[in-house]
Amino acid sequence: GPAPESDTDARAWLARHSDGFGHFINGAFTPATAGSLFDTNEPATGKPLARIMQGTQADVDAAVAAARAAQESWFAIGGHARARHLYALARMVQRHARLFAVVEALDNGKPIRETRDIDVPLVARHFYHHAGWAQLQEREFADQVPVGVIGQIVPWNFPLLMLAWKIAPALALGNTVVLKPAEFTPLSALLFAELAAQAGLPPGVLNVVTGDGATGAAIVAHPGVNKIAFTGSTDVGRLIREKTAGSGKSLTLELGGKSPFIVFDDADIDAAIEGVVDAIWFNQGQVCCAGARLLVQEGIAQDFYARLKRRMGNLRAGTPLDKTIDIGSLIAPSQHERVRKLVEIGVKEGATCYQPDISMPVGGSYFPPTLLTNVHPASTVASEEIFGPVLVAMTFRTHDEALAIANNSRYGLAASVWSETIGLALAVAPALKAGVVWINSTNLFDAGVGFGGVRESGFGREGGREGCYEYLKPRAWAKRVARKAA
Ligand code: TXE
Repeated sequence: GPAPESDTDARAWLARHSDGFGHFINGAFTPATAGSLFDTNEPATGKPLARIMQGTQADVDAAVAAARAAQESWFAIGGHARARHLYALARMVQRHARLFAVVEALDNGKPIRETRDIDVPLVARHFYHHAGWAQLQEREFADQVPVGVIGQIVPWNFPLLMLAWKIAPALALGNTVVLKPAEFTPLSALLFAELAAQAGLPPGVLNVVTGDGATGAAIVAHPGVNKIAFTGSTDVGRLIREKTAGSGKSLTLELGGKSPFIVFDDADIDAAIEGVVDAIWFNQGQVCCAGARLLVQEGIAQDFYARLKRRMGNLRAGTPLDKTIDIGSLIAPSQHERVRKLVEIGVKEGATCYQPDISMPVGGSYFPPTLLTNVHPASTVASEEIFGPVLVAMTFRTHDEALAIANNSRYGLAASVWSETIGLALAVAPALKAGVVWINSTNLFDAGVGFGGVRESGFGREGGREGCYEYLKPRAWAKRVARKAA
């Protein structure tokens, strides 16, 4: 096969920061101070990759102060000027696409094919799209003002893409940002900040403070922050909602999911099988909208499972920079353990476990693609988010039953419906409790379409016009008209 992607540039960039990465505050990196540094590991090897600062209250204070000081002038330069900055960021990402793709693959453990062909292009597209909204802001959102300083907390599964989803609309519409990447995956955000400064982004507009949940909590609690935008676990989302209640802060939450993938007996089976592969094995299943519950109509179930198992045997697991692989490493040993335990519970509760006989790399946190059949809809694995490469399969007889099982979830992020009878698909889709419904497809993302959940998957949308409103506040204007003396 082809040679693995070269990591020379990425390693050189890491070597330049071998003393550790400071925070990015007011347009420059703070010094890395020995006492506050922790290691991030390369998931595929378990070896240390970089040294990162644990952000303190003082760091958060400095970042919020910088963002606050920059906000008025960032809004005052106007939408057209902000659009030029966003175009510059989009071009910067494209110019350094390979470096971003490699850094992201090393830091997260996901295949380079995904970071190169999906994450990084979607990031560039997000900035281009929101440059458009910046240009249109004065016309389209004349009765709206920016929210102000935004605290943004992102997870480790799509570090750079979630950064883009968060900062592009915020900056486009005249807000300034304090962003905290996940403690497992801070590198692409730090690289982005470094290159954004080189691309001329004014100081204070984007600040990056690294650290774990305690740093996130300091951002959430900070009185100088006007809004929190969070993507991550449902438990932390709930905590943030409690902490911000009554504070006057706005909030959007993008949380977990257990999305159904429904295959009717008249579906294009070959396409549906490829859909399943994308739905649950993309990014090792560490995807909030992963099609984690396969619902197959009874008459085709045995055939579908047999074909799916054959397809699983063709998946290739390997190291992230191998351009030919489908499956990389999970983020960390702790997630590996969590996934392993949930599979064990599934089997205890009566499920049948299938894992193909494919070679898995040694070391790292690799977990094989897994199919659980004979799963009861009320069992743990049918309801808990596993957040790993584990597909849970159930059967149904009628459309009503499919809907009942699909909607029997505390989550509601995405859903996928497969049928060649378009009338059937269009009848089922609106009845699904989900923020996005894909028909005969899955994992379709577009910067112009709002993404987000219902129920315990959260609220708020990212992308498109609806996503813009999350970073604006309505402003009503009234003027008393003086009566002229007759
Ligand atoms: O998420 P956390 P974790 C789910 C998935 C996964 C589980 C645990 O099921 O197995 O969550 O992952 C920051 N105040 N998802 O523990 O803790 C944290 O530092 C403020 C689904 O990694 O929610 C990180 O930056 N911030 C999900 C971010 O929150 C806090 C993606 C997310 O971490 C905080 C990730 C606090 N008290 C995990 N505590 C999705 N929806 O895509 C932590 N953080």
